[in-house]
Parts: sequence; C-alpha cells; structure tokens
Amino acid sequence: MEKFAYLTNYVKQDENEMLIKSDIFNEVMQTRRTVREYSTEKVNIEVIKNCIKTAGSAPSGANKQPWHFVIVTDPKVKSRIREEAEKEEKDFYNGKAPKEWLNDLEPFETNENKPFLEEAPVLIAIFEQKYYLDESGTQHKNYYTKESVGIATGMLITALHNVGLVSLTHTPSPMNFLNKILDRPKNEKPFLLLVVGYPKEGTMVPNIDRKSLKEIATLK
Ligand code: IYR
Repeated sequence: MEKFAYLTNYVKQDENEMLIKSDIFNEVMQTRRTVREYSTEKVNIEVIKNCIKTAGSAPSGANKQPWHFVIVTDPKVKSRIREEAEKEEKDFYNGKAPKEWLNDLEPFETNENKPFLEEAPVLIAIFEQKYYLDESGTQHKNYYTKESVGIATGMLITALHNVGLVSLTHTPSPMNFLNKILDRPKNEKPFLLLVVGYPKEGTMVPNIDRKSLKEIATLK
C-alpha cells in the first residue's frame, strides 16, 4: 500500500453555506440534553452501530484508535451492571463523596438509584485501551488515550443526538466491574457508560443554562 493518498473526498464549501450550516448545526446541538429517565422502547441496533462507526472515525494519538465499545441490550447483563453500579453509587452518596461535590450535584437530584440502567434499551460501555497486545502477546504503547476516547465519545453523543436519541454519560466510580461483566481484557479501562434510548414520556430535565460564547471563547 502507498504511504500517502490524495485527499480526494474533501469538499470546500461556499462561505455563505458555511455560515448557514454552522448556525443550523449549532441550533440542533443546543437542543441536546442529558436525560436520566428512559422509555423502554427498543432502538434499532443498526442505528447504534452506525453511530459507533462515526465515533470510530475520531482522531487518535498515532492513529492507534484506542477504544472499544460494547453495546449492551441483554436485560440480564443490564441488571448485573445496575446491581454493581448501584453498589458503588451507594458508597458515593453515603460518605465517599465530599460535601462540596454533593452540593454541586444537588440541582440534578441524582442519587444512588439507577433504574435507567435497566429501563434504557441500550447501554454502551466505552473502554479506553491504555496499551495493546499484538498477536504474539507483546505489549505496545497507545498515546493520548484519554483525549482520543474523549473525542470519540463526544462524536458518538453527537451522532446519537443527530438521530433523535438521548443519552446520559454515567460514571459510577470505580467501574472495574464492567471488565468482569462484559469480559474485556486488562489493557482496557472502562471510560464511560453511555445510557442510550428515548426519553420517558413527561421526563423533566434540570433548568440549567450554557455559558455564553464570551465566557467560553477569546478572540485574539
Ligand atoms: N456518578 C454519580 C455522581 C455524579 C457525578 C457527577 I460529576 C455528575 O455530573 C452526576 C452524577 C451518579 O451518577 O449519580
């Protein structure tokens, strides 16, 4: 295979089109909200696979693509995940978490009960490959794995939102139980548990606001 290929699929866009499209896309993304109450309605798994393909197109350190996504729909597996996650959350909410942290979570009214882990039709367990093993079992380096998996996860959340699915970035801590339940090797560290589906009818979300452009960006 040649080392380089021409950038044939690149399409330059007209400036007006860029303005309109960036504005429209922003409007679409501003409607994304994290959802904690899920309908049990099933999602076509092909849609989820397509969204994961999008995530897999993310840039990564030395193109090592240090991620793995486990799509969970089996109710028995979801129950086991819920059971283990709630154990960790119980500790978190009953002593492990500092006061300031619990105060900061107060607007969201979260607690140790995680029914969405069973009710949502899909859980995507995202793993970060800290290193990888070749066919001979020799260990090799991956680079900027947190950054790479973080970018891929952002793209996954965006792709899911684009098709009208909602999600929740859930992080019971520690999440080592995911390796055991999902049978993942020890070079993989659970990064995030993404809960995916449709919102339960009548679901409410916290009244929060987003920082203004002035607050988040500087022009020099
Ligand atoms: N993992 C816990 C606590 C929690 C922490 C943060 I930071 C949040 O933004 C939300 C929740 C839980 O899921 O309840």
